[in-house]
Amino acid sequence: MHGGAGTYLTRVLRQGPPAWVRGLRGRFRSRLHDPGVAARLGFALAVAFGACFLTGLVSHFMQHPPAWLSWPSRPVWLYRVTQAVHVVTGVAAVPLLLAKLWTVYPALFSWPPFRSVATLVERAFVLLLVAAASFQVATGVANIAEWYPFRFNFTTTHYAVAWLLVGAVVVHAAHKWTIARAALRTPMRDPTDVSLSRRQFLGTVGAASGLLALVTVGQTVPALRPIGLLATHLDGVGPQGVPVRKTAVSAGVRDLAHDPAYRLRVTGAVERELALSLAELRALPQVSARLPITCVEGWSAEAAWSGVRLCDLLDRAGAGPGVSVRVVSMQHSGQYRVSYVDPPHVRDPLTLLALRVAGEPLAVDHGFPCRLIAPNRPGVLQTKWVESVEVMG
Ligand SMILES: Nc1nc2c(c(=O)[nH]1)N[C@H]1C(S)=C(S)[C@@H](COP(=O)(O)O)O[C@H]1N2
Ligand SMILES: [Mo]
Repeated sequence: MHGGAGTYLTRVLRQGPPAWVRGLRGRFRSRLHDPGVAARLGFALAVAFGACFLTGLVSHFMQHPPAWLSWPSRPVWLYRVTQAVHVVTGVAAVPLLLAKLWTVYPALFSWPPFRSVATLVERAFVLLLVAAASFQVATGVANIAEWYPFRFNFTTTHYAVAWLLVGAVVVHAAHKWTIARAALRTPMRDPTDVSLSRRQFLGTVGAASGLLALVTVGQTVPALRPIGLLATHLDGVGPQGVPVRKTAVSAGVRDLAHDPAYRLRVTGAVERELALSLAELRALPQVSARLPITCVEGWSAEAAWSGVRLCDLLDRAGAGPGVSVRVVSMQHSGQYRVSYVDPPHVRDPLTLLALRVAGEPLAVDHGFPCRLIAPNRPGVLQTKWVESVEVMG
């Protein structure tokens, strides 16, 4: 079999594309498949993915802070804004991505498929780019719809693929830089007799993208609530006017939460351990604060909370000044039954173990008898049904 595969390849390349590829190529005559459209869509996607990536990093590092990083606890609304931007830009990227793929797909049929090792590598990066972008958008949208058809862990995978996507975007942008810059500088003037001009096409895609953003952002901007068609949770809708992500029944704590033997325990690196009944907690100085809950899924809702300051409890137990704490729920299992509170949140006067919301004792779905609520913090860390606060030395 001397040089079998090599000879075959040379022959195929010399013969030119097979008839079916030639036939298909003849059909890509629309001007919408040109570099002007591709470059403009690429630019819009780079902006959307860039904003989505940066805000995604914020969310990742807020949930998994490395030792060298300490997030500020103010402004209280910071995470509310970054996470809304993350979800809205991700959703708005869907029409941009579909349009971009449609615009450039004739390139799949270019002949020969690659001219050199360099173009082969470049095409492999494009493949990675398409796969990673589609994966990020699809898993992100599934997650905000609370639909988990996949077996892998959403957050770790979404985070890892984000880096692959950014790498592929950088390589692709560098490779296309010259062509794209020239294309962006050339105005797009189409003859008037075309059925859809390039400007109309881009306008339609842009409008679809803007509309999706607008009907999603109602889940965090109260003024846009009436048109929040894609909002998964709406401020004002839920027990005590606050949406619920995980109910007491689904967390398996409905009965435990009403146990009269309930005590909030403060343990660990303290001078005196505490075990406070609900009546004792209510007898301590109560502090009120308006703070938002911001779910990683992008919705957020502000409410008037009141309860005991975490720092007051720590002082009462005699904990040291620079400690971190581990807040544990009575929930037996589940990813979010435990959260950590580090400085500066731990000593922030707005970090509460809330007993009330909207002027009433917490509804069981909001974490009765007691929940954590702290400023500028992802919802997944606002632990409900708190049973113990473990002080780490
Ligand atoms: N114990 C416990 N606390 C939890 C959760 C949970 O699953 N278990 N979910 C978190 C999530 S994802 C969010 S967004 C907030 C929502 O609080 P809410 O239901 O009162 O709006 O609670 C957080 N606290
Ligand atoms: Mo959440």
